Amino acid sequence: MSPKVAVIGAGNVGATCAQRILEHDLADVALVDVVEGLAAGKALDLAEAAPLVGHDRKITGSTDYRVIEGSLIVVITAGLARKPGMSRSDLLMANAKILQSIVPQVATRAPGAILIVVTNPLDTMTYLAWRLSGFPRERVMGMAGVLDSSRLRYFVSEKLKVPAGEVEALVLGGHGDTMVPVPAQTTVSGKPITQLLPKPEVDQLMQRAREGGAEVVKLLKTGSAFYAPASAVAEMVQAILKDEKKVLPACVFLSGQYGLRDLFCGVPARLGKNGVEEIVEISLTAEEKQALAASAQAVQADRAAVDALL
Ligand code: TXD
Repeated sequence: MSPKVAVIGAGNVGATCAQRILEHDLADVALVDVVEGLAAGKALDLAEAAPLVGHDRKITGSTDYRVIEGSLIVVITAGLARKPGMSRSDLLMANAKILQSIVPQVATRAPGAILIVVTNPLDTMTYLAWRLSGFPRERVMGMAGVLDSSRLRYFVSEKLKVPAGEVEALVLGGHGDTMVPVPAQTTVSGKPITQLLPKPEVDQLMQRAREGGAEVVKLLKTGSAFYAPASAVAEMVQAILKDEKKVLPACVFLSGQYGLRDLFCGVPARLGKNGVEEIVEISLTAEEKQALAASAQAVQADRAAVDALL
């Protein structure tokens, strides 16, 4: 039987996620949105592409959470997106209320599912989804690191004129201005970028990665990125459904790793059928450790506001 993945929010990221999951032939999809007809319309449109794309997966769309029953993974993309000049934290209270209306329904209809949170501000919304769901920490994670790392990989490939697939990169920390790209883990065919470019140019690439989301928001003017975010979600969905045990940067609950405790933050995690199967601790320079601690602290700043809702 085909596995099922639910996607809550049929907007730019949600609908594109559904498309990626179907086109990669990963699972059936249940799409839910609060706007009458939106999820059903996009689901029908995606279903009508199946003969052309050549997959046999099913997609349903509804405002009713019953369609998510049986889902192994629930991706939460519902919420407001950034407009130019807005920080991710500006979205905090509005999106916290949206999650309050969604997560209890998800927990009732798909109590055994793994949650992948996409809604911003990412780290705080992942924490909130964990609290609202009552799910064990292994089954709740946020998507940001795969996207931020992919952006950095692309920028490096563009700069050095090498195929993007030859570039590896790692971005840790909170999904915000304090995120921590790790130059030593940014490699081209195994060679660290620090050996390929002078420091100012490396720094410039790291900064562009930190501002990667804002660069797209500024161009689009009416919303934020969705193609690369949806691909990043599909990568995580695949790692879980196919039990790949792949190490991907993800926003996960930390209990002492990297010197951080009792919070959700981006670090490398092994993803498999049980969700977060291991948190992988790589060696960081003193400077990177400090930047990660500062990023975690920035994430924690929003915590009190959402705790007040619980
Ligand atoms: O790296 C990352 N984690 C991110 C996060 C990358 C890109 C986008 N990121 C965040 O995802 C973004 O800041 C937003 O908070 C979410 C969704 O972004 P998207 O671009 O998809 O926003 P849209 O197109 O506005 O879609 C949001 C949909 C829209 O169809 C609403 O009707 C729906 O969410 N929505 C709801 N659905 C169900 N239930 C409720 N309550 C609800 N409220 C809104």
